[in-house]
Amino acid sequence: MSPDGAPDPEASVPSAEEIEAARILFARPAVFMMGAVSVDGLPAADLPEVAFAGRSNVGKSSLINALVGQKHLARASNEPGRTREVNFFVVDERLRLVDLPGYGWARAGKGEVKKFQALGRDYLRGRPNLRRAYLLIDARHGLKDVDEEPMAAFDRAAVSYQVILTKADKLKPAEVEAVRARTEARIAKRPAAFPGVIATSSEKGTGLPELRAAIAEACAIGDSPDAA
Ligand SMILES: Nc1nc2c(ncn2[C@@H]2O[C@H](COP(=O)(O)OP(=O)(O)OP(=O)(O)O)[C@@H](O)[C@H]2O)c(=O)[nH]1
Ligand SMILES: [Mg+2]
Repeated sequence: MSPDGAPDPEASVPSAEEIEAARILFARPAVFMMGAVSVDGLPAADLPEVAFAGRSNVGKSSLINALVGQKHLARASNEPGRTREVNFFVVDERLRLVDLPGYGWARAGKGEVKKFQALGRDYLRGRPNLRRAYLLIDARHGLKDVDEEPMAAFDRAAVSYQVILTKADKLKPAEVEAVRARTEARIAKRPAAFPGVIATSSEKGTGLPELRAAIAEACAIGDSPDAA
């Protein structure tokens, strides 16, 4: 936010102070809270949440682990459809990271798969404390047709979302930059899309400081609580 409170076009570029505050926030304890198998089983909407959505295998669970610096907090795997519940992780008792089941994998027609994918959709549509959804896109592939559906759903439901590229370590930096620019251009006119695409690598740590700062900002978490 700019000093006069007007929307700041540079808001998506965090300052060094914001990066440092977010680093400290994510170095605080992060714990698994629960996995929900139905919307009735969701926890109370009493903390700000950000959710990670995207195709199966895109790296949602890995990104959550990388953000909190724990290898095995969220279950990641090469086997598509690993995450079947809506899983809640609490950071510093102040915000929740929400790991959603992936969409768009080969056996998506099967009953059980439909069920957990529908749960993810229901969560995204009706969560009052959801501050931002992160739509993860594999940097090697860029936006695909299958990603249009969630973007259209976010736009319809006015859920603020930001596109995150994953697995940037699999491309050369110039290639990542090209995909990032192309992706930004493609989402520019989408009403609920947050401007700015962050390229990340859970393996190498690329983009994680910026993403942590973006999450802290989305959840309106300022400096360390000790400062109060
Ligand atoms: N090279 C590389 N591999 C990654 C990265 N992030 C995730 N992977 C790999 O991609 C595969 C899928 O990662 P997950 O984090 O389980 O993906 P997911 O999106 O949670 O998948 P579902 O739960 O099935 O929806 C795993 O083999 C990860 O090791 C990354 O930044 N770089
Ligand atoms: Mg997963």
